[in-house]
Formats: sequence, structure tokens, C-alpha cells
Amino acid sequence: MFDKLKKIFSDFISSVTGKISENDVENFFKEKEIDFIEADVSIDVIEYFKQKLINEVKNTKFNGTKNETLKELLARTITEIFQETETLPEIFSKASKRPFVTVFLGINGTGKTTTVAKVAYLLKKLKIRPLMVAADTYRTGAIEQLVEHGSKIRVEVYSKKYGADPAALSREAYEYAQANGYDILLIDTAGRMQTNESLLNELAKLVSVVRSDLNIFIGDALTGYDMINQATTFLSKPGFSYSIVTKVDAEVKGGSILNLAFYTKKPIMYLGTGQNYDDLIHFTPSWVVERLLG
Ligand SMILES: Nc1nc2c(ncn2[C@@H]2O[C@H](COP(=O)(O)OP(=O)(O)O)[C@@H](O)[C@H]2O)c(=O)[nH]1
Ligand SMILES: [Mg+2]
Repeated sequence: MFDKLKKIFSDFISSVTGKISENDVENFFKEKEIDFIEADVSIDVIEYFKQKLINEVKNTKFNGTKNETLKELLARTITEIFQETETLPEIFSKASKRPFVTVFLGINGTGKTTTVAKVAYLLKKLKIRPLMVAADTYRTGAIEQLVEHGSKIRVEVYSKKYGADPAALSREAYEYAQANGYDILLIDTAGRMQTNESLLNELAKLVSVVRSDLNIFIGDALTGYDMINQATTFLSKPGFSYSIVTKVDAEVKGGSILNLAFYTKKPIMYLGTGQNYDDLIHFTPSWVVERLLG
């Protein structure tokens, strides 16, 4: 995982033997630009790293005499891209509203439905009662897919017929959850092509009608650069406060995780690391730092 990026950073550390100059940093980034791009790191993120290191060198806070110091500097630079966050059960426990409402957003195939089931599984293990809501009434098989997950992990699914209005359905699910003592709603929405304005409007309506407490963007690590467009579109409408990156097990580059955090300034809460229900890990900035520099 992240082999290419890891190599770039380790090359940087080993290239520095004495005091480092602004020029050294410039040259290094010139030389490694293609490698960064091949690892899916966007130009803006590369520029951020470069400027940050140049500033450190200029301010002479950093004299580059010890590799360990350089490593610490890189660790700090990487860490600053990310926001720390608690897990969903922790956020849930601090909130007083019941049922707590979460909405999962993202384009087709990124792993929304799978992630909803993983999160439900996790909550259930902690004795929190989730209700999964099949608000993707659009895509053939979407309802059955969620129902099937529900029967495997023994979590109830609220569903209606295909074509049902997702906002009205979610509102009914909310009332059903309230009447039946569910703690948290996990609303699985239809996949959106980010350019489709009417579908984004429909999502905005859903979020508002159900009074969502927390919208979560699902980004597929395999989509590389395109994740930036997807995320910034959903961020402008209907908006979200956390992300989950899926298929990290299948992706070796890692740049998309840096890009996502950099452009959205929103915390990444979990990473999806496989197709099993417990393939969900809490994301922390130090997790990335360890993989890139460890
Ligand atoms: N390897 C891997 N596959 C995943 C992960 N999350 C989801 N998938 C797979 O991605 C495909 C699409 O997932 P789905 O939940 O249907 O996406 P949706 O269209 O956004 O609801 C399915 O085959 C999932 O099994 C993950 O973390 N790792
Ligand atoms: Mg789905």
C-alpha cells in the first residue's frame, strides 16, 4: 500500500545529508513531480508540500542535519492536511437526538450500500440499534442488495417500492424509527453522477426533510483524481461533514486520500479495506503518516 509515495518520501530523506537549501527542495520536487502525479497526488497538494518545506528551510527552523528531524517535518506536513475525528459511535454517544440521522452520499459503485452495512454491523456490536434505510429507489437491485445485507447482519431495513420519493420515504423511516426505539438511521441514497443537477437537488431535499444530523461522503480510492470532482460537488450540494474512503485494500497509490482531505478540509472517518462487514478501520492522520514514512 502507498509504495510509490513511500518511496518518494524516503528518497527525499536519504537525499538530504547536510543543511538543506531552498534550491534542494525545488530540485527535488522537479525531479519527483511525475512520481507524485503517478501516485494520484494532485498538483495543488504537491505545491502545498513544496511550499511548506521551502518555508521551513527559509525560516531556518529546520537545519536538516538529522534524518529524524526531516522525518518529523514530513510527518507534520502530512498530518496538517488531515483533520482528526472521532468514530461514528463516539459522535453518536455525545449527541442527544434520537434517532440520530446519517445520510450516505456518493456516485454509483463507490461502496455506499456496502459501507452502510459495515457501519450498521459495527453499531450493532456496540449495542446501538441501527435502522438501514433503502432510499436508493432508483437503481435496479439496490433495495434487494440492502435487504440482503440486513438479513446477513440481522439489522432491519426500511424500504418501499422502486420509484418511491426518497425524501418522503426517509421521513417515514424516521418516524418509524422514533416509534420503534431505533437509535440511528443509516440512509443509503441513490448513486449520483455529480453533474446531474436534478439528482443533487433531490438529495438536498432528502437531507433537509429528514433533518440529517450527519452527511457522509463515500469516495472510492480507485477513482483517483476524479474523487476530487465528486467530493467538491457533493460538498457544495447537499454538503457533508465527514468522508469514508473505500477499496483502500485494492488501491496502491494513496494520493486520492491526500487530495480528498486537502480539497474538502473535512475529516476522513473510516477506510473501507475489503468486502467483509468488519473491513472498516478508523482513519487517523497518524495511520497515513505511519504508512508513508514508517
Ligand atoms: N475491495 C473492496 N471492495 C469494496 C469495498 N467497499 C465496497 N466494495 C465493493 O464495491 C462494489 C460496489 O459497492 P456498492 O456498495 O454496491 O456501491 P454503491 O453503488 O455506492 O452502493 C461492490 O462489489 C462492493 O463489494 C472495499 O472497501 N474494498
Ligand atoms: Mg448502492
